[in-house]
Amino acid sequence: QDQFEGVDFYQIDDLLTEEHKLIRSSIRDFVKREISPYIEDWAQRAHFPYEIVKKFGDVGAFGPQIPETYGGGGLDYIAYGLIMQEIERGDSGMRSTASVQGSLVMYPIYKFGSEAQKKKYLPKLASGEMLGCFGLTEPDHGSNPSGMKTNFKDMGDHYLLNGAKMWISNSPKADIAVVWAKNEDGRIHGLIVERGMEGFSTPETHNKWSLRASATGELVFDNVKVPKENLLPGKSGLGAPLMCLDSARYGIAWGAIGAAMDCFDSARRYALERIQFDKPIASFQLVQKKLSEMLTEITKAQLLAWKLGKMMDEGKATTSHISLAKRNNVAMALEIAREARQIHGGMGITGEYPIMRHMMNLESVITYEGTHDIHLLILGQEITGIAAFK
Ligand code: TGC
Ligand code: FAD
Repeated sequence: QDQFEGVDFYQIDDLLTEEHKLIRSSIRDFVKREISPYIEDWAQRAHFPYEIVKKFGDVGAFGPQIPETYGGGGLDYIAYGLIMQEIERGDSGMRSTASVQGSLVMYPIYKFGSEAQKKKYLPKLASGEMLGCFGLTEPDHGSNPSGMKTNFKDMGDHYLLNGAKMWISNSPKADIAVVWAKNEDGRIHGLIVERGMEGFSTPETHNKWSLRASATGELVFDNVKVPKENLLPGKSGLGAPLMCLDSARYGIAWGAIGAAMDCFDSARRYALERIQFDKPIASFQLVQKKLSEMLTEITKAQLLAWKLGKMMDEGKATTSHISLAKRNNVAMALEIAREARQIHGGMGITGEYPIMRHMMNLESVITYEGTHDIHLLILGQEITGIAAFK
């Protein structure tokens, strides 16, 4: 890890500001110091290092795109992307913690919350004093969240929330959950549910082979009394959670580049050091082909992410633009992880190298925040005007 150098074959650094480069290098140093030396052990033990939450807050990894008034970083989307890239170079599970907090918890509170909600939660979420999670997926409604069953009734002075969410990143340790549920008219709203509310529990999901250093769990609501002031008043309908997903999927498009860079870097160094048939394996054409294709695909993904970031900053990026980048870049990273695994031979399956961990993590990343095929169908709808998923 000490020798890691970012990939910049097409001088994409020229497109970055000095501030972008400073932010990238501070997060790169942070990951090198606080994540890389320990991540293999955490992943092997399926341990979520809770102390990382405060450290992420200190380094500005939570809500970099949220205005400073509410404790966020007040940065642009390129800076946000670079932060996600560097964290995911360390581990996709660590990036999950940061992207859920910033894009799926802070973003909806900032965008749809009351002034009182923003003041109450955002500074603590930004600093890492509080950890949040985002509950959209249910056991029977993953790709099709509009069918959700979780619901709340107006009881006069409070709401009564019932139902269950599944596959929720951060849930076992979260202090609050932004939960999407239907009212009596079947309209989707966001509610802030706090740990400690009677009838609310967060059982952990065990035995994952992927994102092992990230805590995943359920959210169970059994007649939970939610104060009325905890409803997000600014937006209702499925569009509200989908707007949050736009922001998080954008971050993943950058994050996946980090995982791919780490695999490429490890494969290049291993190929130069590993001798077979009296030569470094890097001297064989088939190994060079793998490395050349990795560099090509990383470079294409970087250009895609940078241009998408510009469009995000200019308010021109649509869900389809984001789907294209999330889908392409995650598949690219997974393919590179698989090829890097080959280059490492048997060593590639061990925890001595980061490859297998990235590869297994990316199997979740290609599924969450919209599966590979759902993003394909979002693009298909853009091209044809026909929604094939319905
Ligand atoms: P559809 O009819 O297309 O849209 C419903 C309503 O929403 C509006 N809308 C948007 N509004 C704002 N921003 C957007 N990006 C929007 N996209 C859609 C739309 O106009 C409509 O409004 P209205 O007023 O007409 O009601 O919805 P659909 O039910 O047909 O679904 C479309 C589909 C399949 C693409 C969508 O459901 C989808 O994206 N499914 C995938 C589900 C998903 O991504 N789940 C992710 C869960 S969170 C997660 O995985 C976190 S992992 C994080 C980590 O650990 O890092
Ligand atoms: P399904 O929707 O059942 O899909 C199964 C297969 O069917 C997929 O290949 C899919 O592409 C395909 N399919 C489905 N519909 C169609 C269609 N119309 N046409 C063609 N193919 C289709 N959710 C949250 O709300 N919050 C979180 O924090 C969160 N974190 C997660 C963390 C992890 C580790 C994982 C694995 C998931 C997480 N998720 C979270 C859930 C994630 O978003 C869902 O897993 C994802 O949206 C897919 O839903 P599903 O697993 O129910 O699969």
